[in-house]
Amino acid sequence: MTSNSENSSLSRRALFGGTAKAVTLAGAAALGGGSLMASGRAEAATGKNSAEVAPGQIDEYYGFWSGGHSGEVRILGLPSMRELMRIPVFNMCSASGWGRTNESLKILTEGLLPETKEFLKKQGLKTYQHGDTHHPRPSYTGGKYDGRYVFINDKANTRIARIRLDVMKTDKIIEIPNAHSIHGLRLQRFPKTGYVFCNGENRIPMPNDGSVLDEPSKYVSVFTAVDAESMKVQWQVMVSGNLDNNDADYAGKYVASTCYNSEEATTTEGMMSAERDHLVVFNIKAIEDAVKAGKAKTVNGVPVLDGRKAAKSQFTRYIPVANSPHGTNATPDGKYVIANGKLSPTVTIFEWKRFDDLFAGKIKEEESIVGILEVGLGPLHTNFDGRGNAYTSVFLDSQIVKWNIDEAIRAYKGDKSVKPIKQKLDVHYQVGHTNASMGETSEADGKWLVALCKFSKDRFLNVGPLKPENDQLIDISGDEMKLVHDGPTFAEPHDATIVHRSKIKPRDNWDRNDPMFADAVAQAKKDGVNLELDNKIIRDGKKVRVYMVSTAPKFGLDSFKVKRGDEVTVYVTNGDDVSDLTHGFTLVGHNIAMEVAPQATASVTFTADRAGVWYYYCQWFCHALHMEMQGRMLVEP
Ligand code: K7E
Ligand code: CUA
Repeated sequence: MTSNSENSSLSRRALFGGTAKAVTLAGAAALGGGSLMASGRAEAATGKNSAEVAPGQIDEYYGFWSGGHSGEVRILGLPSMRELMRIPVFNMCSASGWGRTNESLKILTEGLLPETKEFLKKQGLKTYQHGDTHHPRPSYTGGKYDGRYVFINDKANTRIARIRLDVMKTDKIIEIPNAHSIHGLRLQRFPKTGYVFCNGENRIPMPNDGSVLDEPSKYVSVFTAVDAESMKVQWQVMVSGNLDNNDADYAGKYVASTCYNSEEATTTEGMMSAERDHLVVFNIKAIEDAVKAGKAKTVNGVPVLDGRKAAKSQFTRYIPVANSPHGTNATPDGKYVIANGKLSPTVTIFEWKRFDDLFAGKIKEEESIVGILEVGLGPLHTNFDGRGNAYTSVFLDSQIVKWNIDEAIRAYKGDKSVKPIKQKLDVHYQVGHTNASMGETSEADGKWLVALCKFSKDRFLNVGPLKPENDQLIDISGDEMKLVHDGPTFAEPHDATIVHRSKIKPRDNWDRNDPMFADAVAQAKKDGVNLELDNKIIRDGKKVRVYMVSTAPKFGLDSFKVKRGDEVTVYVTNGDDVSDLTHGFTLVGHNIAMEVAPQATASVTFTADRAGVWYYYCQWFCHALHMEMQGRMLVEP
């Protein structure tokens, strides 16, 4: 059943002469959006599911949303699409003190490369102040979500981060050496995560020492595997072309990645000149064996293998696909992986199993392809309902296209009796990622799909030249997709994963033995201070450590004294063992504010350099006497 939007998409296709290749994405976006605005219509909102979550009711799914260039990760509840929490990751956070507290600064700095630390120091900084998150991915055991972690990339500063799902806080950040701008990020699914697979998107000279600009042959892009537990880089593989998005199989053998710019050019025209780019397939076992056998060369402390096309290694295979593919998505039945065409109106289906023969030299590259289906202009990403259907986001047509995987394979083989395209649904507008509930696991449940639209244009009240994005919710439980919700969002949810609530068990209060504040606990022990009971000032030369317990509605210290020039560390422990009773510590005029959640300790260090009385107060509303929860620091001249 093709929807009524088919006609408008056909006319747009005719407008572009049947190919998007000659049209730049930006130019076409303006055209496509314009025609949609003219035809703008509201969809009926009656699916099989109910998207209504009444006041007091709780959502069925957690959504982990990338915050794009806001540098954060957000938690939404689905199907209500209510934003539940923001997790600061690569950004600085005014409310929680992320980027200011000692605990967060340790996480933000300890994984930086030595030369980055040097560089930042010269800028008067301890860490990067921003990031660009794209792909939040929850960890797996046996192809199912296990509720341990979410991993996320930072394209802007070539980092990856790990978020602990028990407390929903970032606990590790590392910068990836030898690579440039980590974009694609996916996780090993089997036997478990395992590896975090990171795509270095941009190609740079190796070594990148300033001696090379216009010698493309000296540029490489780098695929990196990081150990999910230790967060240490395990190995890297040099690749031809720019790595875009990757995905792992359900058997623990292969990772596939789309790769654009097989031309290896450094200009936009150059990157688009060839008819074909490729899907790179990585053979994990062959790579591990070579690393174990000492065949890798060590670059910046990391074993690096040469998987470039010309090296003809057992580490990689390059399968030609139409120019500039984008998303790579593994089907939940474990059989196939799909490359989304972007500049080609097609999706290409590969069978994982055939990669065995491909690496064994028994078949040619193209023979691992089992289907090519034309879906519309600008296919970017695909997701799945677990009932054999795929949902592809089509950027230029601003549609989600539902198609049947088996039928697409049969049609490719020549079966004219099947019509693999089931429905095309207008979304608003210019959709990037799409993701289904549990759709990236063997437990794909086919209830909800989100379409993360880059433009909202006329869908919301006008808030000025900068408009929100539009995250739309679609009911996919029935035969027909139904659009049920528009959700405005700030920059910029590239991608989201939707996890059933049964998979995640967050804590209510912190464990006093949590590693997050282990340094504070160790320091207190040295100082003979009981963090949970004592309010004490320890002077240690020019260093002053101020310990206090906050219990609603009082800080343990009404005032404390330091001398101008002292290096002061304030440790605040939340003594309230009550769910939702978070305190804060804001020190006026000192660029200091931090969250202290129940049973947590948080600390901050500064140089007291402003003589006078300075108030500190609790900025987290905690009690009827919350306003009175304050004290004074005296800085003696
Ligand atoms: Cu398509 Cu970075 Cu996954 Cu944006 S990426 S859309
Ligand atoms: Cu404690 Cu507000």
